[in-house]
Amino acid sequence: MNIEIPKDHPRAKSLRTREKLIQGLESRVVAQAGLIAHGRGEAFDYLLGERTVPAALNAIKAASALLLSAENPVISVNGNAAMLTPEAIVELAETVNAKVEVNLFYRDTSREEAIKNILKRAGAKSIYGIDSEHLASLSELGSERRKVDTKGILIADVVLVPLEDGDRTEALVKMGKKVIAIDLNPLSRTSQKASITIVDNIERAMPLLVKKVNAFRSMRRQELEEIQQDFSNAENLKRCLKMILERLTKLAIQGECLGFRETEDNEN
Ligand code: PTJ
Repeated sequence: MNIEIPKDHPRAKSLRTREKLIQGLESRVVAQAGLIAHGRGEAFDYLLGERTVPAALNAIKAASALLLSAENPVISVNGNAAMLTPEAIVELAETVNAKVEVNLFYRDTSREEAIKNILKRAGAKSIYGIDSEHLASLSELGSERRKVDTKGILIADVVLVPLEDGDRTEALVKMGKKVIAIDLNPLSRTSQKASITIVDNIERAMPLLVKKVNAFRSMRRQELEEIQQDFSNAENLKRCLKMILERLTKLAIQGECLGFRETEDNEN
């Protein structure tokens, strides 16, 4: 059942996102587990204060430099990512000359088709990862995520993986690829194993990534490399955790609720 979200509802934006994902479930774009994954993401977003924290901006800067330096970048798309940010995925791909590859944990042909259609409607010209003639299998993985395009992820040097489950990130890094993750959970295996983790909501992070890549477009290669060298994923994740810790400590000591506007607290 789809509902109309009242514009003045204090959590209207969050409810609209949920509705979008429910619609995605009905149209086969989103997997059932995608709704559960989103709930986990929402919980971490609360801890971050539902905003892009400085450590995320730092990771976005490093990710932009890496994408612009890449020879064969690929944006890996799953159901949630396709439903939440199709336009930004296509825009980012065009800006950094990346391939867009569908890679699903819960893979079936009807979902592949639905995701292909949503990306096409957003302007994608070529979509990789769904033509069975061009699929290879990564021996390190047992899940459906092992199926990768021989012209896409298999030969990529940099792979952007929004909302990932960790084992593939680990396998891609072992293969010598650089992995950029977007994951609200700084403790997830994906976050820990990726080369650069953007701990932020995909709906906020993708437009910021597009903006930063456009700002860095004319930068010299050496400058792009220096930005990457200055970045440490382990240190950046520590910054995220420290920020959450400090925020919660402050709120607990001040005796306030979790820092949202009162109406928002009442709703939940
Ligand atoms: O479409 P498929 O078949 O490939 O399946 C996709 C899901 C998401 C179901 C699959 O990849 C999965 O099960 O993922 P996990 O292991 O639940 O991991 C998802 C991660 O994304 C979790 O760490 C969440 O905190 C995080 N997450 C959820 N929503 C968002 C998010 N991160 C950023 N932005 C979000 N909106």
